[in-house]
Amino acid sequence: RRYRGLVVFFTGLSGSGKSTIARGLADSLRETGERTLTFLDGDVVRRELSAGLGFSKADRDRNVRRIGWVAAEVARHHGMAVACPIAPYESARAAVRQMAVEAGAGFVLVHVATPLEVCEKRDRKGLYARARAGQLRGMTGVDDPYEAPEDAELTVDTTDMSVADAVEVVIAYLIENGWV
Ligand code: GGZ
Repeated sequence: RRYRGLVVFFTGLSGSGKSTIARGLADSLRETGERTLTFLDGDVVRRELSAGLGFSKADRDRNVRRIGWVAAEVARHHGMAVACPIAPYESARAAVRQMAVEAGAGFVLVHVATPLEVCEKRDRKGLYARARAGQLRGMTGVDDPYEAPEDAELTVDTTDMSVADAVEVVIAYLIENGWV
């Protein structure tokens, strides 16, 4: 069977758990491994593909569109791409969805909707504390916007859900919809 290409695109706040879920999904799909799978790791993207970009709206939009473009190219060739930027702006997410569709691929938007309070309590990198202290400007959710999607195919919240369970929710959706 020749699968259609697919982009699985996670969006959510810093600390929401999206990267961990996305990585878990990619690892799990690789095990069953019938097709090309590209995981666009956020840190690697920022270092390689988007080196020099910051966190202004223009730079975030550039970053998200670059990720979307690469993901759509992978999907054009019947692969699967998994990406997990914050992607705070609706318009940039819509542009990515369109790129996937124009590549003849499917697009699954997963909103990792863990609330800010929970993300902030975790604060693994100390960024929220720095933002609250006024040492970091433009932190998403603190003094920079996050436009919650209204068109997500899936919404998960890691407040009371393990990463493994969240990965299972996504995989169940992909199976139900014939993607894997
Ligand atoms: C949000 C920031 C910021 C600001 C640095 N706002 O939890 P992290 O650390 O590892 O993931 C966050 C990452 C966000 O980069 P993205 O490429 O996903 O963002 S976007 O989609 O908006 O382009 C966070 C860190 O970078 N970080 N400064 N001001 N997150």
